[in-house]
Amino acid sequence: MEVKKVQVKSMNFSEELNKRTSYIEDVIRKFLINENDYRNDRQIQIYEAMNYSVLAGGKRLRPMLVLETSRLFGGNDKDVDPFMAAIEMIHTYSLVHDDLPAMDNDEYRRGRKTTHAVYGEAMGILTGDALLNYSFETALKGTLETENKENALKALCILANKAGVFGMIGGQVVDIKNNGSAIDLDTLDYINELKTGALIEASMMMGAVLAGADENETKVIEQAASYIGQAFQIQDDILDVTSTSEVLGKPVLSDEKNNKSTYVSLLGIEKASLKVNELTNKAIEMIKSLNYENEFLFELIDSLIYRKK
Ligand code: GRG
Repeated sequence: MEVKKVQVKSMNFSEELNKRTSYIEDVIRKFLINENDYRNDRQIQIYEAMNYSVLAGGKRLRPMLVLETSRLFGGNDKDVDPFMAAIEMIHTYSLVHDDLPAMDNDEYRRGRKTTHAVYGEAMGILTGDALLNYSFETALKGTLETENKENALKALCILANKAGVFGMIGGQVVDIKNNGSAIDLDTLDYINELKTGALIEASMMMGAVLAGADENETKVIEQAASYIGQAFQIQDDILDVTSTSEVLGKPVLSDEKNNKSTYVSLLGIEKASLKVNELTNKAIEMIKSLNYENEFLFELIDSLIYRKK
């Protein structure tokens, strides 16, 4: 098969990963509100809480998927910058809200106290709201500034759809509605596809459309990303029972604490691991079938199978 675009093959995956992570940190910081510029604002605390939660680290997987999927289709890095920041803001808002007393009621996240534990519950709620809003403000400003307005508008639509009731929030609703009761694999897949899969889909689809991928290519990316999202969630469930809170930076055994059915509780660790492998390989094959090349992206997806945090 003819390969349409060739990228320089990654020499050393972890070195390349570090390079991209630090690039993404810079991009995210650039789009956040610099609290020092607004010291006299009466609402200064909300800027501090937003920065506290977003700048706590994290793997930055979603922005990395935006960037690398755009590169897969030969996109321009500058066009994706605001969308990388926007998806990380939405992801962080979901974590801040997920940790609230009304949800999982967790005290630690990304190796530090959760936002509500530091700033109080009301501020925790507002921080999530603020990040969600600021995410769209960031993506909209990026859209006004880019020459590729139509592609940016398509990306915005994807972001709104996948973060909302047809995506992440929808998944969280089904999860909450089933809280404490035993669920079957079908319901679990439904929750995982929306709750975790939707933002991974948004990340990769935005990268694709911003780089000018056509409708069919974007559909293939959506399906592959859905597999990656499901695999990512199952691996998250495996780590919840096999890792430590020091490594993960958040509590372990939280699914048991919250009475949640997972692939691990329903099928056991071995079958759950096989499922992660199977879904990941399917995703890589699908993306490769498009005939574009981005060795780093393939290695990144593959690395998620073996991730330790
Ligand atoms: C309350 C209106 C309202 C909305 C909340 C809470 C929520 C919507 C959605 C939950 C989304 C959620 C927490 C999904 C779990 C996905 C998951 C495995 C998150 C962890 O992602 P990582 O490992 O985290 O990429 P880091 O910290 O590395 O970024």
